[in-house]
Amino acid sequence: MTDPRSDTPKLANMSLARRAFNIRRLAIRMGQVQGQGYLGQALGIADVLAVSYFHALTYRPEDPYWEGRDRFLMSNGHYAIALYSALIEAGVIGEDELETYGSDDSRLPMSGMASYTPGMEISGGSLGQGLTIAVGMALGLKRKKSSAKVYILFSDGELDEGATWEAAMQATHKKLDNLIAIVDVNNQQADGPAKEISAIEPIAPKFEAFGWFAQRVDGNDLDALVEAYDVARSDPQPRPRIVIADTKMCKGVPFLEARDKSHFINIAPAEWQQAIDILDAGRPA
Ligand SMILES: Cc1ncc(C[n+]2csc(CCOP(=O)(O)OP(=O)(O)O)c2C)c(N)n1
Ligand SMILES: [Mg+2]
Repeated sequence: MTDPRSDTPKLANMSLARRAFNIRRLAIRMGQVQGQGYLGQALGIADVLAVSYFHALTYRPEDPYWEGRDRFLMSNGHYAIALYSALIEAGVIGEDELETYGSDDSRLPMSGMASYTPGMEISGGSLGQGLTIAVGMALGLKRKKSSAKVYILFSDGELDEGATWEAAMQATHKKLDNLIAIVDVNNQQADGPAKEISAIEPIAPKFEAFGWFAQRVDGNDLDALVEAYDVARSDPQPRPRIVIADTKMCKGVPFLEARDKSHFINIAPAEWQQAIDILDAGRPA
């Protein structure tokens, strides 16, 4: 199978740092349209998305439902603004469309809807469902003898959900070595710091006990993410893999990073442009 990214000049010759920067910038611009959005999560997960879309995944931007594509599922539908930014950066969605974010009839609603948005594989707003769907997709692809992989992003809050663990057991039982999960550990849930809501830690030993190959990395360190994805993809054992990514909410915009963390961060009208200006000052090559 040829890598479709090799014949897409826009996608070549740009550093992952620049990709992550672009994803953050697009998310801020989109949030600015509505004066709201899950920006803390988007800034935190931008590095994971950059490595996913510009290092790991095989896909065709002009043909988002190409049968041979690797699937990237986002279980935590409220992170939609982050995925839209990655899809715009990847060339699946046009940049001009970000102006429609959250408005009636937009293909970019506030919460991710698979039937609205090209490249959005599942509607993930009801938390805890994503891994179950990913298991079914990975099993289906194996039965079709496809070499495509299923990447599934979910949040630390979703570790509270029983269905996540049922799916984790089934993934091992079915030997789903084409399944790579990424969990965003931002230590935040709607009701407060994740660790204060449920005993989610230690995460890696839990997945290992369930038969997974688990790695834990700094989710805002691009080199560490690249290595973790490469090691996950080359693991020779017939088992599912998980990358546990510790991320910092609002990463890249220090005045927001310093703010008390909350599930939905309030940003004053003037602060959106301020955030863009601060980001631009550190624009990578
Ligand atoms: C099944 C389900 N229960 C509750 C909610 C309400 N809810 C929306 S976001 C959220 C927080 C979940 O934690 P996480 O995704 O880690 O939050 P974040 O890191 O984005 O703050 C909750 C409880 C939901 N969407 N689905
Ligand atoms: Mg969280």
